[in-house]
Amino acid sequence: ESGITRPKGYNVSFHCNPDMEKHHFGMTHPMKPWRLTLSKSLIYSYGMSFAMDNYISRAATYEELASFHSTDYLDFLGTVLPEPVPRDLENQNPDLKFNLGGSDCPLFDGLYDYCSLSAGGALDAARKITSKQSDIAIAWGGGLHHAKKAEASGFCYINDIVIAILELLRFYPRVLYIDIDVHHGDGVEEAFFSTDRVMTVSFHKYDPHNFFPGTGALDDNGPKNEHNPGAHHAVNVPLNDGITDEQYDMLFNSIIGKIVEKFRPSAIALQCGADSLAGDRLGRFNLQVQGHGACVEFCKKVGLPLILFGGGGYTPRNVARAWTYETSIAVGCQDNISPVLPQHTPWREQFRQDTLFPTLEQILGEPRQNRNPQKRLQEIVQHISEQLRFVQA
Ligand code: TV7
Ligand code: CA
Ligand code: ZN
Repeated sequence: ESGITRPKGYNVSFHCNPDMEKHHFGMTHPMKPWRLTLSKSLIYSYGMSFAMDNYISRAATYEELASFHSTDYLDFLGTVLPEPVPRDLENQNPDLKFNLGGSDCPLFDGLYDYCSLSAGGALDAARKITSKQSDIAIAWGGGLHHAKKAEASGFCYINDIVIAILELLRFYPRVLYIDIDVHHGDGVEEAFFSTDRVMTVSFHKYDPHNFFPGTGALDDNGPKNEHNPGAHHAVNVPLNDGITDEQYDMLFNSIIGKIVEKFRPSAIALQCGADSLAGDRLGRFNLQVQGHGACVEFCKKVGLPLILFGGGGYTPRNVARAWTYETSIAVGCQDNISPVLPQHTPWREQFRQDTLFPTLEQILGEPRQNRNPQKRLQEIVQHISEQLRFVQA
């Protein structure tokens, strides 16, 4: 008896496809699609499937992918093979076509299926929202925020978020995009650079020369030249190593609170990249499952239609913890679930500790030094408050 019940008049839908999870980027590549299987198994072990509408998502069609991506790029993506390409003259050119086939964005078996399944889940989630069948729709297989119109980037080939937001824009005047992945949400920002109907906000580690992708400075707020309606509609929160739950919560609440008030979105799309957690293989922050989840809780409390996307996350046991806790927040059972992992959780040994909320000491041994002075965080909030004077709903 899990004690998880379905709240009346409040719907959460969960979109996934096991076929997506079986793909491999390569042995040493940090992106592990099986982290989705691990997450789902923990979510189901807690009995949360009984509190949601569960859907096996379909693959997005070529036309759906082409709502954002160029057909040149899609055609190439649909035909490239993982096999070693013939070493003809063209292939000796170190410039990769559409940035495909390098170590970050390798060509692997079933790549096109993987991409279209990720986008299919995100689109299904968006359609459950626009048809008002769901209040919150979850697509942990999406959130691939770096992909560009005609270019793969940073483990991302198809920008499922942009495709889903374009669908929301058919029904809603304004969409707020929030990105708590440790990396800058550059692909989504760029896609909506010239519209005032989408405001993008990314919190990320910023170090232009040493951390990918190097963009997302505080004063990168959309092209200010011309008469660009999208000017001021990109918000960037550049952070340093070691930020804590308490600091992140303060920033998130004050920044998102002000933006909701000023921009008055009709829906929220939240990318929940779990590489901002402490102990992530690529991340640099000290966030715990509780602090990461607090962002989801804040967005839910705004009371607007909400899509939750996945994203980064390179220590699978912690990804599974965060997305399980965030699923519980979505369905509203976070105060009723046990902090001790269910006895019958598959792959229980993957988790090392049998708690949903490991302490920083359990995760790291010793926490990473916090390089975010309070004064700098205040300056960031101040800059964004000033930026928002130019934003009118
Ligand atoms: C959304 N960091 C994606 C984040 C994308 C980050 C990068 C790696 C990496 C790739 C590997 C690998 C790695 C240990 C880490 C400038 C480079 C440096 C490749 C070795 N190990 C998201 C992308 C980022 C691939 N890329 O936001 C195969 O780290 O920094 C870079 C670029 C050139 C390429 N090299 C890294 O979370 C989903 N890549 C091991 C094997
Ligand atoms: Ca981010
Ligand atoms: Zn990331």
